[in-house]
Amino acid sequence: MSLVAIMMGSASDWETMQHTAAALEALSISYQVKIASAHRTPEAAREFVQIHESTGGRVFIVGAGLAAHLGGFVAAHTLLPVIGVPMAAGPLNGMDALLSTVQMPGGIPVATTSIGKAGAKNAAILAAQMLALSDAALAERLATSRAAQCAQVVQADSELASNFCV
Ligand code: RP5
Repeated sequence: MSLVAIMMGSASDWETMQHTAAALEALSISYQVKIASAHRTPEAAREFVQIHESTGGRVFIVGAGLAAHLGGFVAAHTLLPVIGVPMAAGPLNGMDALLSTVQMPGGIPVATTSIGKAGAKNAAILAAQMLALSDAALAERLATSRAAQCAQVVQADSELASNFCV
C-alpha cells in the first residue's frame, strides 16, 4: 500500500517530479509513481485513480505541463486531496500549466504549487502535512526537517556576517 500517488502526464515530467519522490523518501512516506495522460490515455489514468484509492492511498500529487488538465481529471474521479504541480515546460515556461492547474472551477479543487522543482518538492511536504494530521511520528519528522532548514539559514547568515564584519 502506498499513501501517496505521484502521477504525471508524460515521462518528460519525471525530471521535475523526481524531486517529489525524493522529498517523500526523506520523510519516509510510501508512494507509487504512474505515467498516465488525461488526453492520451484517459482510461488508464481513471483506472489508476480508482486503484490508488481502493488500496489505501490518501493523497494524489499530479505533475502536468502545457494544457495541464491531468490534475483536474484526477480530482474529477476521487474525493481524496489532489495537489497539482505545473511543469516548467513549453514555450510559456509553465505559465500555461500554472493557470490551467490553479484555475479549477468551484467545487473540484486542485491545490496548486509553484512551477517546477520547488513546486514538486513543496507538493511532497504539503502531502506530508496532510498525512501528519493523523500520524504523530510523521509530524515529528516534519518538525525536525523544518528545524534543519532554519538551522541552515542561521548558519549561512553567521558565515556571511563573519566574512563581511568591519
Ligand atoms: C503534458 O504535456 C505532460 O504533462 C507534459 O508536461 C507535456 C508534454 O508532454 P510530452 O510531449 O513531452 O510527452 O501532457
